[in-house]
Amino acid sequence: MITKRTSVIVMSFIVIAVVFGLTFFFKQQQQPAVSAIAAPRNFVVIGPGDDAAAVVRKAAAVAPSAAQRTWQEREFTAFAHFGMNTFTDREWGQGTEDPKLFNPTDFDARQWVRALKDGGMKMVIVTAKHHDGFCLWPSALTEHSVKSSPWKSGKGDVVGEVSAACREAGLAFGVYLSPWDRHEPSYGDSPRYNEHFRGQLRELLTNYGPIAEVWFDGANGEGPNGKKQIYDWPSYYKVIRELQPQAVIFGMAPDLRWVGTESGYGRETEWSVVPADAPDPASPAYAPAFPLDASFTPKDLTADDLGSRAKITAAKALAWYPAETDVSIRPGWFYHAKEDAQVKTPEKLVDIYFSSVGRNGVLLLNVPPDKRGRITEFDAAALRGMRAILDGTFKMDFAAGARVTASTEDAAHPAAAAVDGDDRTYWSPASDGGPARIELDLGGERTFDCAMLQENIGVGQRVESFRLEAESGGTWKEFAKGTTIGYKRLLRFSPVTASTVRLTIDESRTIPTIARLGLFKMAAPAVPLKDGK
Ligand code: FUL
Repeated sequence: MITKRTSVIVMSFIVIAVVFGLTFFFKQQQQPAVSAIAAPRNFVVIGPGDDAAAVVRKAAAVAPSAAQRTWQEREFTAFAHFGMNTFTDREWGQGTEDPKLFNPTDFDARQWVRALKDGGMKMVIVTAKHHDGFCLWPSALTEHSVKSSPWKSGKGDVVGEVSAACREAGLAFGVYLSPWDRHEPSYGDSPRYNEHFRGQLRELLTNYGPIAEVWFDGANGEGPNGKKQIYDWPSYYKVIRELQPQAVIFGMAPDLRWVGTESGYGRETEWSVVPADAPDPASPAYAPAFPLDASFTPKDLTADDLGSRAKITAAKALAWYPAETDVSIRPGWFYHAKEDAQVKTPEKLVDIYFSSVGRNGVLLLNVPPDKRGRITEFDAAALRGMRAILDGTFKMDFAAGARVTASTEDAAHPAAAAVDGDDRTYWSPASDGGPARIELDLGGERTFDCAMLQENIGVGQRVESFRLEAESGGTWKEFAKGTTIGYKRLLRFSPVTASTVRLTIDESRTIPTIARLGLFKMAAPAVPLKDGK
């Protein structure tokens, strides 16, 4: 006979079995087959069967990784060159400097971060170690660091204080770690120094919270007795990918490229998709999540044209490899009192902003703290002046909420999305081919001398040429034009007064996507500085 207790036990078993079975079933459903896991979309291999049209289609579909997109959306970031050179008044130290020279009298990381944040910057990258080898954190791997200095009786930690101040203020934090080390005795003894360098990376990437960017310069001077140090780059990347997978690596790495000049001025035509080395899955260093790391080789990136159709059709692979534009607010990278009168003016900084952020790049502006360990009022005032002009310019968008009509529009991506103030929504024509156009009714006459255009880079960079026209007395007059747009394009022109404006995209690699069309009145003279002067 089945007792009530037995039936309860049997029922419980059945329920447990069903729950287990269903959980397993759903787990199986959720788990994509290995082949279905999407490959990173920030590169593509070009095959022998790809004709020119296929290469262009492939290029148009290469998109940033999540980390690259986050970095791009920061737009304006800070570099802080600070270290032994600040105290010796040099740009490159020799590695023989006495640590006792490092002694800021009034160090205040919060003051740095306040000045930089007031300037509108979203991240601070600090020179944790420059070429002279002096470490701004108490590394366990060398005595040549803050711990041997009189500052805070050897108990100070610049990296720790700056990272904490950034966290507190909601800014991202990054580190510059020079592979070239003129102090470290193992430099030039390649395997030994590579281990030392990985160890320093581990310290920085373990002890200071989230690291948004690691900055690798390629300088590779001679070691003791003329020995040549061979950097093991893939092994450095591996440490970063393991400890801070959300970080982007600049320079000697496949995430972010140097724009090619230290002037602050990017290219008029700036493609984020450029030729790359094809990934090599057979390489022992190959990692599926970061397939370009194992085969990355540095290239000359100073040419005018990096990503035109001619360049990409000749490539073996293409990568999303966007431009970072680094420049110093002063003539040098480190602080020198004699340069106090040479801090760039707010107008010059605005010109740089338009020519870097406004040319599909991220601006990395260096603001070097002085011997006190503070950003001087010369630099802070210039940053505030720059910010006031930018805020004054961008506070009022005459295109916001305009009535928009389009040549054609994809039902899911209507023309109105270009003026809705949301960068993640976008207008997209219904089909490929032929010029695509949107027309804006501004709801009355407006006067403007600045335009902002943005593509939705989440699906790739596509626009190759565009123009802006305004209607006056029944005729259309062009007031601005350009080639690439990318994440952001800013244009300045003589003031235009009109109530109807149109954007025409004449050439695009595939269906274009426009996330933003804005029209503004500059809060400073609109005319770009002549030759950047
Ligand atoms: C260069 C270095 O040699 C300079 O001193 C500076 O740090 C600059 C940003 O990178 O390659």
